[in-house]
Amino acid sequence: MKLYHTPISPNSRRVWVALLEKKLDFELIEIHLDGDHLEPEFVAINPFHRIPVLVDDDFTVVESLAILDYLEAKYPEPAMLPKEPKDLAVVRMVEMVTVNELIPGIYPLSSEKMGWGTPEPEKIAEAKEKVHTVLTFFEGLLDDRPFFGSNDLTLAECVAGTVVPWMAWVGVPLDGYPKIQAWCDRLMSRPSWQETQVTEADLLAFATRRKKFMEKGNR
Ligand SMILES: N[C@@H](CCC(=O)N[C@@H](CS)C(=O)NCC(=O)O)C(=O)O
Repeated sequence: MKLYHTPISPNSRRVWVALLEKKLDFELIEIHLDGDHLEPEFVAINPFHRIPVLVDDDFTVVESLAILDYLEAKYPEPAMLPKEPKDLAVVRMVEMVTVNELIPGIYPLSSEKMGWGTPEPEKIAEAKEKVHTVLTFFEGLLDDRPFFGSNDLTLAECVAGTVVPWMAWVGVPLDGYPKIQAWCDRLMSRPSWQETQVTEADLLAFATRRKKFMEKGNR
């Protein structure tokens, strides 16, 4: 299998972590998002020119959540989706709230950190409020088990666990969310998180490259 990815991207890191957790053989192909994603060779693989993309022999999957489902169905061990209805719902809620609420919600905070703009103070306050709403919701979903809806790691961790630990970096420390903090510490101790972790310097280097690319009128 080949995973087209960008190391600093949470959208692709969630797949990278799942591949490692499932102990699968795969090749990483780095896309820099500095124009290489618009080259005809890559657009032929993903017409939406986004990473991640998984290519498994002659089958191509785009959209990270579809890739995670594909991996789970094709390689069911270790199981990363619970069977019990409420637990499954918790895992799916965490996945979807992360991609639909948290990631778009933090954009003013992350773009400021990346040096891509200076959002209005109201936008910053609004974004922080949004993060607090998500964190409060997640804190309430964690029970006395170590992971969301499960005693074992699930796709909820692959998705939320590659975003939530960055909240302090964007200006929302996890103080006041003891279960989430302990959950993050648990994830950070895993080889799959350590192997895929990027540094702040990596992020800032990417931000500079990407800014130059966007300044040329690209997106
Ligand atoms: N919904 C997609 C989002 C993927 C996405 O937006 N990836 C970004 C990097 S984080 C990208 O490839 N952007 C390049 C572009 O939009 O041209 C997924 O979950 O896979």
